[in-house]
Amino acid sequence: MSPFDVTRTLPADATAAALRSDVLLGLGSDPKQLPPKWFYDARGSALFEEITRLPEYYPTRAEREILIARAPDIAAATGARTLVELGSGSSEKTRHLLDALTGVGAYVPVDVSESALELAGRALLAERPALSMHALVADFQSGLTLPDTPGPRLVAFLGGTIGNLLPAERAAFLTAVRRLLSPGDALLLGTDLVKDEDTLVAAYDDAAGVTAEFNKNVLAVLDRELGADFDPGAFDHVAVWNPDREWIEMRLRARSAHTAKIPALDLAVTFAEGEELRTEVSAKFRRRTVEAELAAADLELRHWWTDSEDRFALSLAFP
Ligand code: AVJ
Repeated sequence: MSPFDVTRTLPADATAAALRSDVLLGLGSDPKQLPPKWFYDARGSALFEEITRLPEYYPTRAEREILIARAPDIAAATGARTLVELGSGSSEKTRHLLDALTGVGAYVPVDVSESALELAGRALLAERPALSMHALVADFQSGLTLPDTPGPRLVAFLGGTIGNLLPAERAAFLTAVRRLLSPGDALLLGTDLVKDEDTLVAAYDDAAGVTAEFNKNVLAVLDRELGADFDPGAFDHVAVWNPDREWIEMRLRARSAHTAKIPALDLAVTFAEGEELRTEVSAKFRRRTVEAELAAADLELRHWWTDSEDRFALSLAFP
């Protein structure tokens, strides 16, 4: 039986403390905002899985197409023996990579959710009993220490999740990833690409209303975790394209003037009618912006692969 260990680098109460400080800071700002990581409780994660199957939400399918087509190229270019996956979630995409990366004997999934790591890890181990797995419960935005597994290492950050970070956070993240890499290691990065506004907005405002439910779920998280009394029905889901920043913003717009109480923070939050709370940015990229951001972190873009409709890109970069 190969090893499956779970290492917790986050103190058990770090998540609760981070939520409190993010809510205190974000709802005290003008305009109000919350970081998107708080969407992903069990219901939020299930809603996101549902989003990935919506006809309007193309990124997951586009990225899967590239992964399947290019996995052999990725294997040849990296010769990876360890696969590290940041924000691994359900590890669904990992299977395509592991199929092609025949030299990989160690898999290091990194996620903030211990339950997701346990579930995905057990399932993967059942399919691939020879793989040694070292799961890390960690926030990829904080410092990471990787287990001592054979190199070269391939660090994968897929799904376009880097787009949920603000530019300064992206720079800090890429610099932190660079520090994890030794010569010969590589970063595989998934980025959604700039395209026409209608396609982008539809992907974040689907006809079935699943993304609206996902967006409002952050209020349910605050209600449960902080004893707040937000009424998800008091807000409308809004998705807008910001052409200057080249990102989609998801917002929650108050349908009428009202106040929500957050007892755990001893806070009352007042909304004017029509006031918007920003819950997510999802940046869209161009080849030159990805290349420049990688270069700023001392990473060299060596391969750029897109799907057949040029909607999404996988980049392979080296220190
Ligand atoms: C796949 C996590 C990057 O920004 O597209 C989906 C999450 N938000 N619909 C994205 C999301 C709204 C998402 N990530």
